[in-house]
Amino acid sequence: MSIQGDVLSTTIASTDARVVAVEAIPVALPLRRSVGFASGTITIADNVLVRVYSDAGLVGCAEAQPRPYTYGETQGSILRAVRDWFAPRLEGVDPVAHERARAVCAGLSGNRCARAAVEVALADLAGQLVGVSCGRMLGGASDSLPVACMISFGTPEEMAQDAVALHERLGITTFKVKVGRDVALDVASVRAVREAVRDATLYVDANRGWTLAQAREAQPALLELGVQAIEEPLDLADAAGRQQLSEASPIPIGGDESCLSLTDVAREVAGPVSQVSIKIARTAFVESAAILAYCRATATRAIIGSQYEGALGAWASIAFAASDAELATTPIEAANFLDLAGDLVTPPEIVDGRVTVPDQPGLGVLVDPGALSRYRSDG
Ligand code: MUC
Ligand code: MG
Repeated sequence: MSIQGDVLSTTIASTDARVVAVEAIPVALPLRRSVGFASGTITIADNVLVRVYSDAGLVGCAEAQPRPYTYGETQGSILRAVRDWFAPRLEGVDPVAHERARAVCAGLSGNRCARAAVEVALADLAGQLVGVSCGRMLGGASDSLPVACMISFGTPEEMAQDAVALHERLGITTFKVKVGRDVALDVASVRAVREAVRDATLYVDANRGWTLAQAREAQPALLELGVQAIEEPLDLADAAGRQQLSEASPIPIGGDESCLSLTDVAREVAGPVSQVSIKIARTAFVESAAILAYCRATATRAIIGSQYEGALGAWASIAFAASDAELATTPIEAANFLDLAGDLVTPPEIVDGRVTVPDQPGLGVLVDPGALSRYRSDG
């Protein structure tokens, strides 16, 4: 009885913690080589590490990746949003009561990646405080997940080699091939990947790089190559073109840049989109769960997408994908941390094309202080 009493009071003490500080640190993580896609090129991972400190001595961490061409956020704007807006408002907040934390952050619109990193860092902290992994806190449907990897621009031969290496070394069999350049080059790239890994599951992502005519031209060859979805083929401003394409398309159209929020998803699912990319880096856990529920209610396929996260971002995606039994059988884009030559936390290990979901509290990883001092870019 007294033991039980001690355990109970310890638990209450640790879940009664408050946020005492929120920190944003710019980093510059090296890449093995730059990664290109139709809307941009990443030459260095100029991410932001967000840390939320509690009075219990525990610290929650998450990573934001600036993608100015998608969200209008830069590394500088993420730093400013976290330091000037979110940090002062979160002081004194209970990290376990995530809706209260979201409410105090709500007065600043936009700033999706900054906001999502703060929410994930709070969840990491909450998990540590209650001694439960984020994957389990979110639903804990699975302890192992299949992964997919994005194949970035290169020559068709280079792209095929990348897929072969990922297949042979790590057992990955699902690839999102980046297209949205010249149609002939795009089709040649997809064909090269298909011929190199014959039984792979393939989908493509044009990152809004095609015109309607180009997308139509590419479609028959993509269909013949067994491509299962075309993510964001056209400029979002071409609403009529996107609708026309999807109405005549034998291949489902995926929404990514058009699906930044629950509201966006509702609009797009009623329009051209029949597969939704959920990205934890922009909708964190709460809004992602709402998007997933919306997809379920409308029989729309949901996948967990990536924006070339480092390992810390990948762990957050893994936790969310583990929350739901159907998501946990859908290959999750959580392998492109492999593009990095250095990282802040231990990366997921991919074996036979799968990752194990951590059962340690929170996201299950700690920032390596040596790596942080090596890669922080604030001197
Ligand atoms: C993707 O799915 O489009 C590239 C930039 C970004 O924000 O996301 C990626 C991948
Ligand atoms: Mg995409």
